[in-house]
Amino acid sequence: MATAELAPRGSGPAPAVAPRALAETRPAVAPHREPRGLAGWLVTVDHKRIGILYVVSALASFVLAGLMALLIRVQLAMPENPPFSGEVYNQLFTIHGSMMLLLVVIPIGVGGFGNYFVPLMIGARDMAFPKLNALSFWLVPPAAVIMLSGFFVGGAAATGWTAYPPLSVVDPKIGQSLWAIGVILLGTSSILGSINFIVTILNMRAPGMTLHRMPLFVWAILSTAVIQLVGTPALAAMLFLLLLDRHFGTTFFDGRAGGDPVGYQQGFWFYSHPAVYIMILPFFGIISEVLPVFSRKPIFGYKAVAYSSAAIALIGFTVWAHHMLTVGLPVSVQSAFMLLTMVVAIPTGMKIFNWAATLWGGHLVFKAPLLFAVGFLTMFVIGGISGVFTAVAPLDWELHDTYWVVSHFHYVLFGGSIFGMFAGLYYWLPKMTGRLLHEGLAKWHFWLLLVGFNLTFFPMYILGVMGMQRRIASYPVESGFLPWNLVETVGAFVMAFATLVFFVNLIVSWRSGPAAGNDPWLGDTLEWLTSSPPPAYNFLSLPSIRSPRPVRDLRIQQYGSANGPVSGSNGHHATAESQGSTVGTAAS
Ligand code: HEM
Ligand SMILES: [Cu+2]
Repeated sequence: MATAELAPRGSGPAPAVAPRALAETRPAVAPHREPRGLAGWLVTVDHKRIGILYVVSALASFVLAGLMALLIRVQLAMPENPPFSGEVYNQLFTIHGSMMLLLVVIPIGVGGFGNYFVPLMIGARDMAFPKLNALSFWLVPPAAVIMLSGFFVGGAAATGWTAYPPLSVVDPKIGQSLWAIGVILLGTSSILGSINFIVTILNMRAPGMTLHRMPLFVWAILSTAVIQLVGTPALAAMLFLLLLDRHFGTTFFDGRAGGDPVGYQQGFWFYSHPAVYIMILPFFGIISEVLPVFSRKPIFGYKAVAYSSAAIALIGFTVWAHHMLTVGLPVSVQSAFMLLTMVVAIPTGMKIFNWAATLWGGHLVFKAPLLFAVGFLTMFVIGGISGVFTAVAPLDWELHDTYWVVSHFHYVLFGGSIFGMFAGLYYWLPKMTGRLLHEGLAKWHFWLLLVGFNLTFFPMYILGVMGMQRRIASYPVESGFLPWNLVETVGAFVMAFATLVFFVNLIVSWRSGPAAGNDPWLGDTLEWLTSSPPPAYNFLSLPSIRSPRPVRDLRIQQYGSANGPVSGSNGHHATAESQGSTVGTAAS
């Protein structure tokens, strides 16, 4: 079979091979012509376009939920004269948290990056079920509208993103039911999506791409899809019972009538703790892609990193009650969940040490993807360690529901997932748009965000130990909480400004940034073999896969060097700009 070739310097996409050869190894999928313009986006079944729809809708939700966070910060900086009533404040943090988790982090990691890059990285023409894929996405916008519409019909859900009964049953506002319906729709979208990913990854890999040659991002998405498939039904069940209690007089969670409000927590966290891995594993996968490319070294311990994703998916289902160490569970049960939580820290720790070992001694190229990957690594470790504190039952009896917990989950979800999201955007946007982002603005974004982030969330650990509870709309100034709250609010506005810098960079470079070429970063995986953006059919031909780094193998085969052609007296590799877009010419 004719093999794919890297294009000679400056000549554009790789030369075609006889389509017949390809047809022998891959189900023939006729190129699908989609209508142009808006109509094309509305009816698209192309995984790349669906991926972009997920990214755009998640970024829009990030802005909206971020603005709510600023309002929360303003409220907490003005305890003597709070701008919002307790009721409105409760709605703000409930929807802020729900959106950030369910409309930003989960959709962009799996739906956005997963959809766009998994088929490309395994050498497939599309996802296994393109129409089901489109349906998975089009459940998201209505779910968001339904969840937010509560604000316009008497008040949005206001019982926290956890919606614990009895409050979530007795709260008369229809907004609580709209929230539950919105979350059930999002859960349905996740379940359908996970079926698609599992079938695609297990059945549609390029010839030669065994599981041990699969990119680590694909391992992460496969593990995530399994968690979504197994866990999400538990959440849907709890929310269905909640809606029955709210509207049909059942008493599943009413302790006075034989029901059990704590039972809701068991079902809710049986999903929601594994769900934190749905929120972080895709970004673990991105970091495992970015670090080797920008260290010019293979990942340290490929198999260990791959298996640790699977181990996290498995052990992650055995720790949920560490969120319930103060509800009165027997000490033996608390101890078991405390120990299991320590166990799940092991595969996570393995990733962190393997990432550090990958960086160690590498030829580090400090571009925006690497900066955000290192930001991820350092901030996530702080978040992880503070999580181990709350896993120790006696300590958690003090720290539960304080700002220590609020800081912990922002360090793992903002410091982790959102920094990971930006690493992924700076790494892959050039492939999606065909244009490079402005590196100077990217560095401003990174440093402002890192400083703003730590100003906002680190003092929360101190406030937590001082005893400041979460979910309080105000507090007495005598408590001594005000100074740190002021610092945090300043930090939040620095983060907002940093995010503005990112969006300016995104819009300006999408319109007129320098051409990225096929492979601006000297990447290892198949998405860097095709053009930027890729053609609708993805690949005309594929190389035979002999390792997890097929494009690097191709560079060595073609140019005799992993870093592509050497040109110019100083031995530096030719830049994409000066030589036109071909694989093997890194942007130095
Ligand atoms: C953009 C910067 C952000 C700021 C300034 C911020 C600030 C806050 C604050 C102050 C609270 C506590 C409210 C309270 O308990 O009274 C909160 C709650 C929360 N935040 Fe954020 N946050 C930000 C981003 C994020 C991100 C990126 C995520 C997740 C990916 C997130 C998820 C949550 C969740 C789940 C809650 C709990 C809501 C509840 O109690 O039900 N936040 N946020
Ligand atoms: Cu947990």
